[in-house]
Amino acid sequence: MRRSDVFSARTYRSLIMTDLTYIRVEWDGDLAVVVIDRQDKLNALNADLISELGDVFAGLRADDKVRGVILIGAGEKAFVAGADIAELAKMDAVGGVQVSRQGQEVFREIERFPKPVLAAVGGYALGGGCELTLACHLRIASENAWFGFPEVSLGIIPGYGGTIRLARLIGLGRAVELTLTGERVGAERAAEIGLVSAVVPRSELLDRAKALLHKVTRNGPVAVRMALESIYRGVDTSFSEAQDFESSLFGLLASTEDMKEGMSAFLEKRKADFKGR
Ligand code: CO8
Repeated sequence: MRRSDVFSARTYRSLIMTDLTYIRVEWDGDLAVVVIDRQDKLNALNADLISELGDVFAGLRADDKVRGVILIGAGEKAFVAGADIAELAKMDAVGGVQVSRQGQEVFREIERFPKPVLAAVGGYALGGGCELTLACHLRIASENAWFGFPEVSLGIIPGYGGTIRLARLIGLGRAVELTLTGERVGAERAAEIGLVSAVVPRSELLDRAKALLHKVTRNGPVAVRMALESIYRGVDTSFSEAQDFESSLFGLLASTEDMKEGMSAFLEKRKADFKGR
């Protein structure tokens, strides 16, 4: 039985409590904290872990109570130290395509997730781990974080969308240099080149992640979702098509209760109470 079959047969919160091996989810009001927990291998991504990640995000997508997600690694050393090299070492050509595709699809679901996803990087984010942060909408790091694409030192390339997303985020020149040298950059340098938006003490990482995400979730949820859709569509298409899409989303937003509430609240000098409709 595949995990997705198990998933469809139960509510996802009970699935999260019982069936996951490498991931746990903690709840804090309207935020879900997704913890990747495979500490003996520095949270390296094996096929089962990636599959669980896909199932968890599918569940969170359907949960109206969740307005934002934090992705974090368990333990003090790593966010995710990459794809599982022991598993990759066994793959043949067909397996290589499958492994890459599986990761690409799950990471794409995260990128397309309709609520903001923030990577809180508290240690190594290497290879597939760095790629995972790139699929998130927001990234902050603790002072002990390290980022990099060591793949070429293993005779492979980033295969979960990293060769595409890194250049889009930090620019072609820097992305080419990081990918071809395989060198790691520390948290401060990562902030300088736009890989993360803030560097915080390790002990404050989760609280600072929640604070940043709350700055988003206090806003109109439909507007946040559509802003994400418009931004990511814009990266993937021509400027004129992106503008058409932006206008149509704007039109849709004009029909929402949230727009009326947001504007009334401003005019009445009170805090908006958004319902997400
Ligand atoms: N895969 C498997 N096991 C790992 C990984 C990993 N990526 N990273 C760490 N581990 C394991 C170690 O083998 C070790 O296990 P054990 O105790 O059983 O020997 C345990 O985690 C602890 O690691 P270390 O003892 O090495 O810890 P250190 O503090 O000495 O070093 C490092 C930490 C520097 C992070 C080091 O572990 C390291 O270099 N790890 C590998 C980093 C790396 O190369 N990552 C990229 C992997 S390739 C990748 O991500 C490709 C993605 C695209 C795939 C597309 C599909 C085709």
